[in-house]
Amino acid sequence: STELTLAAVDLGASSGRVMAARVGPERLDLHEVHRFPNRPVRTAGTLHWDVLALHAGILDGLRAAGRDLGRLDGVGIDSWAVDHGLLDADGALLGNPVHYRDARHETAVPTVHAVVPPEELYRVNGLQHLPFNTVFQLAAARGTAQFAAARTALLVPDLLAYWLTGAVGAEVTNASTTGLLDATTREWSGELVDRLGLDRGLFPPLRQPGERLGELREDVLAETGLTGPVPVVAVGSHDTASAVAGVPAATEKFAYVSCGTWSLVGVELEKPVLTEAGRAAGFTNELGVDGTVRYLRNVMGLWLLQESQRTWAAAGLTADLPYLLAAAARVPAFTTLVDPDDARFLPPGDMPARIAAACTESGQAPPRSQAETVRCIIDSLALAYRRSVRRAADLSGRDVEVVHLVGGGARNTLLCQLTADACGLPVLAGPVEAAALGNVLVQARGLGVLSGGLPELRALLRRTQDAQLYLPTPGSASAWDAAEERIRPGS
Ligand code: ADP
Ligand code: LRH
Repeated sequence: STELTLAAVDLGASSGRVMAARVGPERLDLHEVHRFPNRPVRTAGTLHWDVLALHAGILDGLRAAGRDLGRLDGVGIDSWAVDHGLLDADGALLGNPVHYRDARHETAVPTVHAVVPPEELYRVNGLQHLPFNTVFQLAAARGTAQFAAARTALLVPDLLAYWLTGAVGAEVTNASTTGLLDATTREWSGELVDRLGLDRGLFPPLRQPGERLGELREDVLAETGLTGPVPVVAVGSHDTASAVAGVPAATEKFAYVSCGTWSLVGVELEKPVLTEAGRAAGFTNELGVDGTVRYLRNVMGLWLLQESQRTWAAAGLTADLPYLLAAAARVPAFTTLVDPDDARFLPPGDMPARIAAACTESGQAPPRSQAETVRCIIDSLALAYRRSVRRAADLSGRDVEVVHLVGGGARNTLLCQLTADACGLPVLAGPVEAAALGNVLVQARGLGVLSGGLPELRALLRRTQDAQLYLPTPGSASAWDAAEERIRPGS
C-alpha cells in the first residue's frame, strides 16, 4: 500500500502524547489520540520520573489509536534526553529513573572532571556542559547497591521500546546526549567509558533512526486490542532530534528554536564543531536524523513560565496562560531582563521569587505583578534566542535567513513576534507537534512508503502543515541591541 497508519509516542517533560498519522507520498495527517500528564514524583528526597505511568499512558494511547484507525502499521517512540533506567541481569528495572532536575547529579561533576578535564571531554563528546548529562548521572550512581546490580543502562525511549518489544538497544540520536558517545566516530567511546570506571557492557549496541527494532509483544497486543505483527521502528528517539527532522525548512539556511519545556536553539550541520570557542559559548553537538549534527544551545525555555504558573496556582492566583500572556503583551518591553540560563532556575521551585531575586541582584526593580513577571520571561527568552541564533551562525559558519520555531511555544504569538524582532529575521512558527511529525516521517521512510533525505521529508511537511509567518517589526532593532547590552549571561 502507498499509505500507512502509524503511531508516534512523544514524551515531553510536561506531557506525553500518542499521535496517530496517515502517511504517504502526498499525505501527512496527524491527530492526537491520547495525552497524559508527565508528573515527576519525589520520594525520600529524590526526584523521579513515574515511568510505569508513562508505559500505561502509551498502552492507553496505542489502544485508542487502534480503535480510531482499525490497525497500526508501525510505532515509534521519542522522549526527552539524558535520563535512563538500569536493568539487572534478568532485564528487570532497578528503581525509577531519576529526573534530570534532581540535585544529586551535579555532585559528580568534579569527580568526572578530575578524571577527564572539561576541555578534553568536549573534544571527545562535543556536548554542552549540563550538570545532568548522563555521564554525570552515572558517576553519581556509582557506588550504590543499585548500580552494582546493573547490567544494562537504557535511555527512557529505549526502555519503553524494550517493554513494548523485548528488544534491547541504544538509538543513536539520544545516545549522543549521554556524553559517552564519540562525536567524531559516532560510536560509544570505549576509552571514555573505561577511564570513568564504567563497564562497557552497560551500553547496548547502537541503532539508527529508520531501523526496525522489533515488534509489539503478544501481551502488549492483547492489552491494546491490536492485531499483530506491529513493527516498532527506531526514530530520532531524542525528542529534539525528531523535532528538528519535523522542521519544514525549505533551505539549509535556517536556525530552529525547538520550543517546549526547554528551548533548543541552533542550526543543522553535516559535521560537529568541536572548538574551544563553541564549548565556552555552551554549544552542543548532538546527533540528528540521517547523520546530521544538531549544533545548538539549551536555553532554559518555557520551564520558567510553567514553574511560575505552578507556583501561582498553589498560591491560589490565576495560572491561565492566555490571560497571563495577554496581560504580558500590555507591559512595556524590557521592563526587567534576566539571564534565563542562570543555574538557579534549573530545579523546581518558586520561579517568580527567583526571578525577582535575580532582578534585584542585577540592580533592577523586580517585577511588580504576574504580568510583569511573564513579560520578563518572554523578553528574556527572545533575547537568549537572538544570542544563540547569532552565535550558532558565527561559530559554525552557517548562514541563517529564517528561524523556524516549533513545539508548544509556536502557540505563543507574543514570543514568536518578539523572537522575530530580537533576531531581526523572519520567524516561521509551527508545527506545534514537530517532534511527532519527525517521528512518523522517519517511520514511514523506514517502512518504505516515503523515500529521499531530509529535504524530501521536509517538502512533504511544507505541502501538508501550516506555519505562521512573523516578520520583524520595522524599527525594533535598536531597542534589542540596547537590551542585549543590559544582560551579560554566563556569570
Ligand atoms: P514539552 O514537549 O517539553 O512537554 P511542549 O512542546 O508540549 O513541551 O510545549 C509546552 C508549552 O507550550 C507550554 O509550557 C506552554 O508554555 C506552551 N503552550 C501550549 N499551549 C499554548 C497556548 N495555547 N498558548 C501559548 N503557549 C502555549
Ligand atoms: C527537550 C530535551 C532537551 C534535553 C532535555 C533534557 O525535551 O530532550 O533536548 O536537553 O530535554
